[in-house]
Amino acid sequence: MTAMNWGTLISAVDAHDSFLLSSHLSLDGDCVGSQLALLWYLKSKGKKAAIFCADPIPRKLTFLENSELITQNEPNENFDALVILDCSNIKRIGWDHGKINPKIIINIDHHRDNTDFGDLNFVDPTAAATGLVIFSFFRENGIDFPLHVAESLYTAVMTDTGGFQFSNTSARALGVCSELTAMGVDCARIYEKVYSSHTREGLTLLSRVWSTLQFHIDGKVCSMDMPLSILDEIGAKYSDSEGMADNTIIADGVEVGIMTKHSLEETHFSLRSKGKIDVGKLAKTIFGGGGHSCAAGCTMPMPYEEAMGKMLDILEKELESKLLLV
Ligand SMILES: [Mn+2]
Repeated sequence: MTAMNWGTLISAVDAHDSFLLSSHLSLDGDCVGSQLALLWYLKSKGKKAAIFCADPIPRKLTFLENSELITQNEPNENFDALVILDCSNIKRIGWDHGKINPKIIINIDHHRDNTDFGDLNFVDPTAAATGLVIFSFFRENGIDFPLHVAESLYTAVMTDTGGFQFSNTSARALGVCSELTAMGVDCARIYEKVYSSHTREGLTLLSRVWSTLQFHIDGKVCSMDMPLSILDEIGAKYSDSEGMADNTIIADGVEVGIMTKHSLEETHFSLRSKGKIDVGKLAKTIFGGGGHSCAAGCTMPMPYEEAMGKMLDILEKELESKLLLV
């Protein structure tokens, strides 16, 4: 656990009046939960605080209290402070922060490839989720928070550990979730909201994606593909496919999973690893991708077939170098 100088954050909050919170494109449970928790804190301090994200909140996260405050309406006024959560670099917010003219940028995150882009940086790469960093801030500063904030933080940790299944599911992550549960968080309800509340269109989309399942390189690599064109055809949303990448490493013998989403010109990869291959490092070498060692992403500016061929070449070399091919 990385020690933080929380005094500088508290001073920055005291010294400013208005705060805009934002996070990465393609919102997930951690970025939504962390933003809602910090929004509550800033409002409890009597501050003007708002959330703006370039992408919409996934429907399955709209059960969280105050989630309707996460807007996609571009801010048309200045804010004293911009707080970016769960985002390894400022480009990933997907909008031009210059338009709000912030006096200070505060960066709160857990990605190990975070570029420390803030004036103040609170980056703990040992934390399984940004929600854990916010929890530490609250706990280490004696800040008591209400049940709906506990639910946001629990959702952040649950989703970034893939429902407590990834290798980042640490004693710290479980310990925090245990404390949040003791505060009254209903684990079964949150699990159901996040993982078991699909729309018909969303589930139809998943069935189409499942049907693309393929194995490569001696069964060490598994892939699934989603052409973006099928969204309109089915009437499903992009966010309905969130989490599907995690299914690419559930087969025996698979070391690396690949979930692709492609248009005619561009192919996006979500990479997953069971632990022997560092997909974060690998993604970083490809067109500015990045992420964690077990979950990462990158984009190739080329059609699916070509991009997939390249990716499989890279993975074959990587598997050979790690002596995972016999
Ligand atoms: Mn995260």
